[in-house]
Parts: sequence; C-alpha cells; structure tokens
Amino acid sequence: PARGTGAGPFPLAELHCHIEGAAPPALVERLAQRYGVDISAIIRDGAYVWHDFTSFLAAYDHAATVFRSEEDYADLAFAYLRELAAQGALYAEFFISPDHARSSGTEPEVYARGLAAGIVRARDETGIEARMVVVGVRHLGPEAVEAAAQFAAGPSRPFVTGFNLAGDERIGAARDFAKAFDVARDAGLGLTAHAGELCGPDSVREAIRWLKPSRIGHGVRAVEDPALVHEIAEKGIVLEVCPGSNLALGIYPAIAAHPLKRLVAAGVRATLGSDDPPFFHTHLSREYRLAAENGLTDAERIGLTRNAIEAAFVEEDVRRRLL
Ligand code: ES4
Ligand code: ZN
Repeated sequence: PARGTGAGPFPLAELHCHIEGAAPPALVERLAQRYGVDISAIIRDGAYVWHDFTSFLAAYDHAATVFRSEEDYADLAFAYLRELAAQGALYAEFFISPDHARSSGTEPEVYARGLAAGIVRARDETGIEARMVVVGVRHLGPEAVEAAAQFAAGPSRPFVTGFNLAGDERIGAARDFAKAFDVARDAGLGLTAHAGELCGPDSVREAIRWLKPSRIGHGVRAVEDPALVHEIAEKGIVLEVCPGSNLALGIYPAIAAHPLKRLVAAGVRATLGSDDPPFFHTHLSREYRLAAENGLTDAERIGLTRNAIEAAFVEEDVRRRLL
C-alpha cells in the first residue's frame, strides 16, 4: 500500500486525537437520523456548535451518543484513519473512552473491538499504523478514572497500548489519579496526561509528579515557567501539542503567540495533534502548516514526526519500521 504519499513533502504522525472528536458531522447526522437522536443543538449547517471548553465537552458527549454498534465504531475509526492517510500520515494514536461508550449504551468491549476492526481495515487499505490509548475522564472523579484504567489493563485489548487522563483539567488534583496510573503502569501501558492547556505550569508539575507520564497532552502553558520547561526538556517528556485546538479554544489569540517554537528552541521534544479536528475546524496537515507559521523550519517539522514515532506507544519492531 502507498505510504506517506498523501499531501506534503514529508510524512506526518499524530499522538493526540479523541476518536469521537474526529467524527465528521455528516456521519453523526446520518447515525442520529438512524437512531432517532436529536442533534440540532450541536450541529448546525453541517458544523459543530459550541462556545467554550465546557460547551465543547457537552457537544462532544452528545455527538458520542450516536455511535452504538460495533460497526458504527469500525466506520468511525476507518473514516478518521483513511483521512489521515490521505494527508500523508504514517502513524496515529487516538484516545478512546469506555465512559463515552457506556453513555451511548455500548459495552466498552464492543466499542474497543469495533474501533480495532476500523484500524485493521485502514491498515489494509492505506498502510497506516494506529494504536489506541484509553482515557479516564477526570471530571467524573478518581473512581471512574480507575475503572477506565482497569478496562485498559483488561486481558484482551488488541491495539490498546496506553492510558491517558482527559476531561476538565480544572476539576480535581493530579494526585487523586495516581492509583489509576499505577494500575495502567503495572499493566505495561504507556502513560500520558492532559495538563497545561486550561491550567498553568502548576498543573503540569503536579501531573509529572503524581502520574509520571512519558508524555503530556498539550503542556504548552509550561512555557510560563522556565524552570519547568527545563525540567521537561531534561527528562525528555514529550509534549503532544495541538495548535489548532489551542486557537479554537482561545488559549492563544493567534498562531504568532503560540509557544511551540519557544518550547522546541528550549529543547523540548514536541509532536503535533489535531485533538478534535472537525470541532476545532482543523486537521493534521493544517497543524503542520500552523507549526511553520509559528516559525518552525522544515527540519524542525520533520523532527516532530520523528518525535511522535519515537514517543509512540507501539511495539519496537513497528517503531523501527516507521523510523
Ligand atoms: C477531552 Cl474527555 C475529552 N474529550 C475530548 N476532548 C477533550 N479534551 C480534553 N478532554
Ligand atoms: Zn485532548
């Protein structure tokens, strides 16, 4: 199959995308019609509507409820990965949420099996490799997050290679989720956590201290504390940077104000992710374009793809083949 021939002059990879957040509005509308779900509050004129982080999360939760069957989830993962492959991506990691599966009335096992089938279909058709990272939703509380970790650690979870903490960063303290991360770590899963997006450097510090992840989702607001930037660079912690998401949510007013270039210049290992692409009117190849507009050279942008493959939660033989 064709590899990395999609869009640009070099291959792309992403480590930060929430699978329901990648759902094309047209697919959500089709399933909503099939299952009799009213989605008029979240999709208007073929686009998602929301106005701040809280209403974004609510729209996301609502969209997630239209995916019900194993086949629905296979179609979702396939649509996402086929589109990424067309943009020139070699590898993708996406976040899956057993809590969102349950809220649509689907057993998490069925959910994960459907998504895995979508990965296989996309790999057969395009050559793209993908793995799944289970998220716990922090605003649902420590017990729910620990249950998500137990699910991720379950006996048969094809393509599940990591665990993440997502949800509203403003709720709860990182140390409340340490037990969940111990469960995931003991199961041999890769670890990442959202921090330093809505909240500042202290949130990143606490996530590193209590959860000991090898990667941080976003992490960009670490730039507000030079000592923390130094620590992240020193420890080789990889940031999953999502510039388009940050712009859509108003974390930064314009790409010129985004800290990506400053972080890279300080020696931080970064990667690019589209986060929730249609919600934020973005896609991975645009993220690479935004990185150039932020001042990264072509060599630096190729380095972001290399960082992603090096930091990926993937078997060593697959990593070597991708590098
Ligand atoms: C998120 Cl739970 C969830 N879903 C989608 N995007 C997110 N960002 C942070 N938490
Ligand atoms: Zn995210």
